[in-house]
Amino acid sequence: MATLLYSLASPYARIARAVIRYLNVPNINEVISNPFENNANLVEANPLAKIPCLIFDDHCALFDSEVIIKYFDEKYGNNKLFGEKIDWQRAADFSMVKGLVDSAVGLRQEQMREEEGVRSRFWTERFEDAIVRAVKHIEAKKSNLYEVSGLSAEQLVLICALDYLDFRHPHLNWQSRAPQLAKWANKQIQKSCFLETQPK
Ligand SMILES: N[C@@H](CCC(=O)N[C@@H](CS)C(=O)NCC(=O)O)C(=O)O
Repeated sequence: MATLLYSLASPYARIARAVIRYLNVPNINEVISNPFENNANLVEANPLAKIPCLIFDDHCALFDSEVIIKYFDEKYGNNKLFGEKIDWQRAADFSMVKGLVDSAVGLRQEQMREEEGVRSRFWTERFEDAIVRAVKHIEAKKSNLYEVSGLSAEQLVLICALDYLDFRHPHLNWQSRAPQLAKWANKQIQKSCFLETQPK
């Protein structure tokens, strides 16, 4: 048995939780932990106090989301998410979609700084521009992210990223900027691994 610390809103934690469902990973106890509360079990396991964090019975821990899902894929998925051999183009696509999540979370953090009166216009615009460029890049098929069948690691992260944009940044209206991508994503999102982990 291992414990996965997560929050309902975190797109990184959702990636791990979607993979648990998609690969039928057994014996995981999912426990809500708000990282900003610095709970002792989280801070002891991950000095960065970030979720998701996977804690084993012997107190060993795995983080971040990429490491956790690579572990699940190797142990329970026969490498069906990442593939047996490194494909560098796919690795770059993975970095782009994970960077899309990073920019969306960075933008959210800027919104939260509003309350402290320290929101940066420079960083807000920079995050928004990166998000819009990445979505348009994918729509223009500069990667083959949404053309292959099945569900790869980069596609799974992309779905979590796009759904997080709908959840936190609807003003960016990504679906109207990338209608073909939206059509594909709206079909994928019906998979139970995504329906059961919708952000709240
Ligand atoms: N690179 C990490 C990022 C994890 C992360 O930043 N999680 C957020 C929640 S969305 C968090 O725990 N934030 C707390 C903090 O930044 O102190 C991953 O992929 O898991």
